[in-house]
Amino acid sequence: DNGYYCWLEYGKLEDVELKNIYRKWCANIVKFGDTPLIKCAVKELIIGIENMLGISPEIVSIPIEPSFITVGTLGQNPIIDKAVGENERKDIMEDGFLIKNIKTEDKDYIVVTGINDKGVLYGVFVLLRLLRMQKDIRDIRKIENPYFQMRMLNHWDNMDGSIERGYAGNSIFYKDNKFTDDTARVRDYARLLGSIGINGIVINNVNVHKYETRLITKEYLPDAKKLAEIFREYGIRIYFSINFASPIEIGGLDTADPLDEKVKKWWCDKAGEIYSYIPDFGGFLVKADSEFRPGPFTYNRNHADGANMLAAALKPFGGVVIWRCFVYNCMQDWRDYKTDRAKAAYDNFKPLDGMFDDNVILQIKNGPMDFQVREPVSPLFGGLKKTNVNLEVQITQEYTGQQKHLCYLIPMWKEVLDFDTYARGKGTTVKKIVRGSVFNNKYGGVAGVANVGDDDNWTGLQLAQSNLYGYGRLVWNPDLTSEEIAEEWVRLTFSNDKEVVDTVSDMLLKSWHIYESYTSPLGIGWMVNPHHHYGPNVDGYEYDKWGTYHRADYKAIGVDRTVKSGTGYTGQYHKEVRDMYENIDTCPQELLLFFHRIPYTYKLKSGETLIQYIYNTHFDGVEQAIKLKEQWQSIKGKVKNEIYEHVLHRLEGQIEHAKEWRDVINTYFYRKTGIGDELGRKIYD
Ligand code: BDP
Repeated sequence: DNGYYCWLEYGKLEDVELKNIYRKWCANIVKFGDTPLIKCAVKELIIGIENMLGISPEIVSIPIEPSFITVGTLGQNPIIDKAVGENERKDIMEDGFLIKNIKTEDKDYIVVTGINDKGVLYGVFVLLRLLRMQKDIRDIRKIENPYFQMRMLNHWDNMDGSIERGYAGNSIFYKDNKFTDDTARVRDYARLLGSIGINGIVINNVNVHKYETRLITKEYLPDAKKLAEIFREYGIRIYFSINFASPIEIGGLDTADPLDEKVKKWWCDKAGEIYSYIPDFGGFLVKADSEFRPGPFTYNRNHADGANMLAAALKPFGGVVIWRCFVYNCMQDWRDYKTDRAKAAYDNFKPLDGMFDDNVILQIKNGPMDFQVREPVSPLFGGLKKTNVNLEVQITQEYTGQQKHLCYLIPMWKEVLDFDTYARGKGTTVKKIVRGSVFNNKYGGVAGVANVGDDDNWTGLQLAQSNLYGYGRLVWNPDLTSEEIAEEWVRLTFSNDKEVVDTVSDMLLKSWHIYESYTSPLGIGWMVNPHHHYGPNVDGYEYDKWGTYHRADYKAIGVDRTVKSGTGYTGQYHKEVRDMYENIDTCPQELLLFFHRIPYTYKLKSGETLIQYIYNTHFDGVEQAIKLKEQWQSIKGKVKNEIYEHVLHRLEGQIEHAKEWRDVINTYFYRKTGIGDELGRKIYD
């Protein structure tokens, strides 16, 4: 009763009439094919049907009853093949599926099929989802294909069991520098991910330390192989983050120079060894020359030299190198105004566009800084035209309340995916670029930094499960709306009760904005305590080498990033976007302080002065947080008590913490400016 099963809870259906309709089909499953994924699909059907309908389906290999569900890939059995029209067949792509109701004179059945067995598994999960949401599936004819090829999770898990930026307990993979024995939990996790279409998972932190460096040795590969087998059952490949200095640290070489023949050979042999354990191994994720991690710079080589060398080693096996663009100088001088951290990723990688091999993917964080509550989209999207790219977002709520505050992130990611870069004229959105369809890339997709740990409910705050679910749904289909995803999640997790659906959806949909309003204003970011990044500290990163500043003085705040008079960052965008940001009148208000330096008395479009806007949003944010709690209280008795109490407790904590944010921020600006709140509300001085 604590939320362990997440959206696969499969509670008993409420609607008796529908239940009877469903039962007719669900009592018989006709299974074609015997691959592990087909077997898994049938196993999942049984679990779902037993739980939701209270019947145990018969599994057969030829239809006996007039009504049934049949599962199998196309081209294997006439019953399935006949059910699929020629045009339908053309519409089903790799990993996609068709769910179709066929009625003949004497039969009425549901077909779930795809061109590969993974598609069938995805189709089954969708069918179960439809049943749980009590959708009418009579006459259903549904074809879906995944939008992105790579739908990945990045775990920042360390082998000692800790998780970098983890807010839900310890790793579910490792403990005491060993793989855990709790494979049941790993399997349950694989189910959750498979059910939303995730197909790749990096199983260790991008910061690769001593033990994780050894993941690619025979000390750990046998255990990694077992993990890979569990994930494979749900269509998910595993990847490792690797240490660029591995040839030295575990290979006994005296260099890790990517152009050195010994080093190249070492990585080629290493790749061969890994694939001998894990034949479908996905590849390497690499954080190099960033935040003190080793990389090619040591040898006067560039990122392309480093990435291509690894890519050559993986290529014979079909693997890829995912090379991160999170590269900047974390030792910079705050006195130097023009060195702007926001410019770093573009400055580092744009000149290398076209130099990467075709199995290298550059992974770019959504914004130019680092997962702040509000950032513009990284100009590398649309800037790079001859390179495969992945978008990296952070599901784990590092800067967005650490799973103590409610912050539903789907609306944020949608803004990123729908952002128009104008790289090839109007309509060149990030999602199209990342998909690979604008520049014809071989690979591309999205990676989300995972938000799970070994807490009973996986995500710390139970409602934060919606971010994992929503992430999967969005990378499957970025055209789903935030509302649709919220509604699905609530129905699958809690119930179809309208009040519950409306209330919880509303809470989720407002939450990002609420969090934003009581934390750092108008895109400025970073007003957090250094290192752990929780709680307000306005000057925490000011005068600091990490390069994240707000530059507040008694008259103005914000960073002028224009070409005209500032750091020149806006010059990294295509003309239409640059012009929009460059001009204070067309710059979207929520990013005003990111792009411009503005006096506190400046009048915003709403008519409020900047200082008054800061006060208003911070008072209002707390009020809104209080409303979240009241909304939750209004559905008491309609969600399981244990979850109810747990969420209530977190929401209460959120309110207290929102007050702290409000008071620190408001007081800071009151002291800086000496301008009071027009409405005379309490500001500490
Ligand atoms: C930052 C995190 C840090 C990560 C880094 C990264 O604070 O823990 O190592 O990103 O993405 O957001 O490499």
